Amino acid sequence: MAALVHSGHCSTVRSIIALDVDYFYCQVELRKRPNIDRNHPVAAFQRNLVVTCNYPARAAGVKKLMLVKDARDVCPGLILLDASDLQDYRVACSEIICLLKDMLGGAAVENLGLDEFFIDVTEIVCRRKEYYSCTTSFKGYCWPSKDCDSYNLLENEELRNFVVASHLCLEIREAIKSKLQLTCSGGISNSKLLSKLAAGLHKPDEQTIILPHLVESYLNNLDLRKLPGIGSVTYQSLVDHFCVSTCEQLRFVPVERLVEAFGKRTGIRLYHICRGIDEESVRDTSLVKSISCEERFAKTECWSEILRYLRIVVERLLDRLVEHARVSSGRYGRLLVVTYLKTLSTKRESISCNVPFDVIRLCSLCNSLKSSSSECFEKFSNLYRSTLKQLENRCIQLLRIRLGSDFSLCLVSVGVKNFVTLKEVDQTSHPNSIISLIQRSEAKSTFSSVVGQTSSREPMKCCICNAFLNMEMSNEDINRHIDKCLCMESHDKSMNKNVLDGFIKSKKPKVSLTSSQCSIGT
Ligand code: TTP
Ligand code: MG
Repeated sequence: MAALVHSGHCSTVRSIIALDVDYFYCQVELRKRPNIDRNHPVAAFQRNLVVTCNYPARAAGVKKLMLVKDARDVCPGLILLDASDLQDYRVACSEIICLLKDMLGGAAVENLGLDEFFIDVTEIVCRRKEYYSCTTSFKGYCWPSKDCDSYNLLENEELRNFVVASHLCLEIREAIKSKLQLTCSGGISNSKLLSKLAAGLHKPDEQTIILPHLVESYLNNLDLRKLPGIGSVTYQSLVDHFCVSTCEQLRFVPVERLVEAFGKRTGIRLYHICRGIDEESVRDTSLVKSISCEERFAKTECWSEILRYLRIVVERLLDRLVEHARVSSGRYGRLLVVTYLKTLSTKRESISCNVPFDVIRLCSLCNSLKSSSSECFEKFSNLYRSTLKQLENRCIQLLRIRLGSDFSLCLVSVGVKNFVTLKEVDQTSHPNSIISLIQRSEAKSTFSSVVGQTSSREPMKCCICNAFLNMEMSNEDINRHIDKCLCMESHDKSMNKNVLDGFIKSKKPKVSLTSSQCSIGT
């Protein structure tokens, strides 16, 4: 059942740690307010809903998604903290990713939502095992009890992997607690599915292992609703069609019948997860393929209003790009995509071109930052401000090119794609490519130490008009040249169509609760 991993001399089952930050938004708010006693009931709210609360509040009867009014009724002394600005939660999330990457080197770290993390520690466990005595015992809970002394660790190699993983998990949780003032719960097992379930077994600030030979008995009486990936519709169908509501009961349903009822993908997944089989690997989410932010609004023909929304989106996007660069050793995207929606009943349309140089430059610099994104703004405030302006201008120009004077919009989205690392660029760039152009212009700039000097003396080429550029041009001149090309493009759409690749892409409109959102594509 357990997936086998072969890594050098170390052949073993996978060791996967899941971390779930406790009462996340609430803890981040409390971190900003050290004077509030953490043992006092505290809740975080958005609009009129409690989105989360600390454990003393839960003990008093406050629940997630309760009306604020009802929460006050059940817990009169409840302290309520506004959680409508998501920026601090994103920062906390990337702080955790950075810390994990620092601690664990090349281990894959997958971030789910803002407060859940999976880490594949198989290789680290293999390397560390020799430093542990054969009698060292587990840390934390070991399902079904806290007492794990009954295991004969001397004879069982596989169990010893989990001993090491449990020590590692504790170290990680302690580091997050001491360095970031956030507690989280941990789960350890041989799959993402079981580790996630294990993390929820003892909350807050505890950790639990589910050992491979106990997976089936752990799952036996588990309500199917508790399994990640089984939503209320699937659950109701399972109850209605097959009269099953636990994992043990579901194991009696033949896979063919599940596939018939739910389709191949879901049917097979259901068949597997009730047996504790989950071979999905931990995807390194620091290797995202795209980052985008969007804003929905009531349909408008007012250009200044659209610009206002565009500015909000661009600012949010730049923050995300900077954060991403910081946690991923300076990765940056090369293609800027502006998407818009004319009416709710039409399809999304997009136009794209290269990102401005300064975005790349800023992302490259963020590579060296260790702490939160505010450090970036403090250190590089001039560059940050000019980059924001450039990004904004380029988006405006792209929209102008596409929309002309006849338009009405109800959504703008700005995203960045085609991510690369500085290392990849070094290895693959063609002397006349836009990246090479950036590199050479960067090499001349004060940031040469970050991006790297190049000895190539090939002529530079503009990515829009293909004209050769003077090697002595400053970054500002190059930017001005590209912006001028884009402006000309807006007057003469027929020019260089293939360079300004202006593809039109259709997507289903996304449904969101809020009018704005950011997304990361992996
Ligand atoms: P959860 O992981 O569900 O909960 P939590 O971290 O607050 O609490 P715990 O893990 O200790 O049970 O959600 C993570 C954050 O997501 C939460 O702090 C607030 C936010 N959130 C919403 O914005 N909307 C929602 O409907 C829910 C449930 C959570
Ligand atoms: Mg949580």
